[in-house]
Amino acid sequence: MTTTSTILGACPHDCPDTCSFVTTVQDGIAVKVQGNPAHPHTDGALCTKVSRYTQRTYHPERILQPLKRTGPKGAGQFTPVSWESALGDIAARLSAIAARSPDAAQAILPYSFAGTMGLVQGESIAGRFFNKLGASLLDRTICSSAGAEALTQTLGGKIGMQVQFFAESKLILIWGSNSIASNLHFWRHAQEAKRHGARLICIDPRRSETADKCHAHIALLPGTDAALALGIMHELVRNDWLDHAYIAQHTLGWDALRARALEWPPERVAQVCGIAAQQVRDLARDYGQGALRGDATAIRLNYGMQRVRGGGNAVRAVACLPALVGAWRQRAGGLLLSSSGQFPVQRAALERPDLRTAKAPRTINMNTIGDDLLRPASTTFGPAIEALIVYNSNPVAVAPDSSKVVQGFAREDLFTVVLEHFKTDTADYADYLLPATTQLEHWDVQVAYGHTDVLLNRPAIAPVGQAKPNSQIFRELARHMGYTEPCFAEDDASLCRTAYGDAVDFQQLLGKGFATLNLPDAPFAEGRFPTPSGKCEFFSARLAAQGMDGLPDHLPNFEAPGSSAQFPLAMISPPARNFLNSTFVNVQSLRDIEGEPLLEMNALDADARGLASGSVVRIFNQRGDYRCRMEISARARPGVVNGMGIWWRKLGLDGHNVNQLTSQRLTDLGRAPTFYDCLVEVEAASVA
Ligand SMILES: Nc1nc2c(c(=O)[nH]1)N[C@H]1C(S)=C(S)[C@@H](COP(=O)(O)OP(=O)(O)OC[C@H]3O[C@@H](n4cnc5c(=O)[nH]c(N)nc54)[C@H](O)[C@@H]3O)O[C@H]1N2
Ligand SMILES: Nc1nc2c(c(=O)[nH]1)N[C@H]1C(S)=C(S)[C@@H](COP(=O)(O)OP(=O)(O)OC[C@H]3O[C@@H](n4cnc5c(=O)[nH]c(N)nc54)[C@H](O)[C@@H]3O)O[C@H]1N2
Ligand SMILES: [Mo]
Repeated sequence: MTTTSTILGACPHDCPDTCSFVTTVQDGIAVKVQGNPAHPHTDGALCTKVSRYTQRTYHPERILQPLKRTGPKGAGQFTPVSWESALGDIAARLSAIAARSPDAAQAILPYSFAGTMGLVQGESIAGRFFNKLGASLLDRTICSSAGAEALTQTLGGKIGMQVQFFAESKLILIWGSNSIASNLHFWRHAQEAKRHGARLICIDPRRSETADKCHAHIALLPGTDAALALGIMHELVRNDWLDHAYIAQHTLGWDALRARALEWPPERVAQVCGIAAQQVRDLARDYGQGALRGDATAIRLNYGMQRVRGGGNAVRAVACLPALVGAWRQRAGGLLLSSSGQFPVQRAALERPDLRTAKAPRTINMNTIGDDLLRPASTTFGPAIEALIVYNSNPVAVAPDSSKVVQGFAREDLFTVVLEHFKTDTADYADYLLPATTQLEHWDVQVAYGHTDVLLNRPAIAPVGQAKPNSQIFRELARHMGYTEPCFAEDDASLCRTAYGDAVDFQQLLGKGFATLNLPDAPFAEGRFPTPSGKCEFFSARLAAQGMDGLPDHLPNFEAPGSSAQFPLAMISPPARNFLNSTFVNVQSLRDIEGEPLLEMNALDADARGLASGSVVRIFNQRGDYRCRMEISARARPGVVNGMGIWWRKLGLDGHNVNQLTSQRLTDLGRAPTFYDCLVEVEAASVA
């Protein structure tokens, strides 16, 4: 007789939507993963990727036992070993490094990101382990930290509108976000607003799937968003489309910002942004006049716009707009970039920084892993990196300037451990490759950044093969290291409670699978911004004290479009709809939808180079080159090419991906990467 059950879980992936899902299990096998109809944000629907989650979990290429390297670095040749022998050897290697001196363990570096956004399989026992060890700290800045810092300096934190209220908005600016691809459950609300007569405007260099469905599309050049925001402000001032009462009561630095905005007439903006001056005027009119009429005007920002040199300033400039027109007065007005600052995560209880014995270790920025792996010991840098433990991330594919990253991972004297589901580009370089469980096989509790519900994930099935949860791997590694603190014995179900302490009703989480944070509908209707001044800080004294401009400004890209005769095209590399960063690239049914690595190019640029649509091209700059298929597409504006991400290198034509071209330079705020600040040239290539 078949036994069937359903288990409540949560999507672990790095996506604003953080869906609640229900897994159907028959005789111990997960047969189906579906959106939870009882969870309002999920509304019973999952994206194509995650509705195929069982294909990923039972993928024939899942790593099912610990593996030890047998071939040269990067060749991906391994032999199976027992857990005891793998963990014993890893502990011995790490102990030998740590034993050399009180702070020698800094030669060991954890490298992790949001392969799972679960707090338990993220930095819980792993955090405790590396703190006890005294390993280098990792600055986890590869995604959102420029925007996060900008929001913090302007609004006081990663706080904004509640996503469901976009359904009531009358004007929505979708700014640097391909919502249909990367924030599907927000798009539902935008469509509802549209049905009720709302106007939707997309601001994006690429004519994205989302831009197709908006009333207007402003295809500005990458990295020029601050100029556009200042141009809107210019028009708001000139036409007096301002909420003077809100500005007077709830903002700081208006006189200075006003003067700055007046330096940005539409003609100047048009030139910088590569658009028409009339587009700036129309946009400002839609925004300012609507708000003054009392229409709820909302901005959905995503992280696409902050991956350039001035990304932090750009987010700061945009984040000033709602206060100028008093949009925050209504719950359907204001702005949302990230809601994650509202989650009361008990990080210290999870990660236990108090376990560190020596002085605070150095911090390595994950975006410069290419250079840092190649750096010798020095008084400024400290010891060379000798051991790397990678989990929840695929740096060889996703980190910028791949040729450096690959050179670093290929170092014969680097000891690398990778915890993974699959033999990714990074896993190929492992000395030990350890099989980790997927979300269907372990406990976890989630945060979200596109809504404000906490979600619980229960294991639906037993671990596949010999896979273990990350938490368990670090627990056992701690035992092999001889760590005896009781916190290393805390189990995953208990860690789920520790993650939020008393701040979230755990009984409700256990019962329903989600718990909604208790938050006001309109967070800044009465001001009360969580900044030092309690106001929306147009001028940031904190930034000025650090020697920076206290006001937002337009900072041209490091590699500004038009600034190089040798590399005349700007390349952006936004996410592909059916992948999640580099996750799912190896799921055949999803890869079939995406086809192959692709460069979108405008007909004008292709014609100027004599390139035919569908041909193989070589994209190159001073950092490297990459070959893929080119398609002439109206999705690309003149002067900008779109290299859709993030393919596994080994699935590309010559074993490279777009990050072969991107640079390791960091943003103005938040020490973030500049993936979309990248000049290239494109020429015809042959298929090898
Ligand atoms: N399907 C899918 N969903 C995802 C992801 C994925 O890989 N696939 N990734 C997830 C992750 S890690 C994140 S961080 C989030 C958010 O990830 P984001 O990187 O914000 O992704 P998008 O929503 O695609 O928004 C990027 C959009 O910004 C545009 N853009 C590029 N440069 C500029 C610019 O200078 N100015 C402006 N205005 N726009 C620009 C791009 O063309 C693209 O359409 O999405 C998550 N969701
Ligand atoms: N060119 C370019 N590069 C980019 C971007 C871009 O837009 N353009 N986007 C950037 C952004 S926004 C981000 S967030 C980063 C994302 O970079 P990463 O955080 O590295 O994300 P993924 O590529 O999805 O890789 C996550 C890996 O974690 C593994 N994983 C998932 N769950 C678990 C688990 O429970 N245990 C273990 N051990 N492993 C697990 C998955 O199998 C997967 O291989 O990439 C960045 N890189
Ligand atoms: Mo991200």
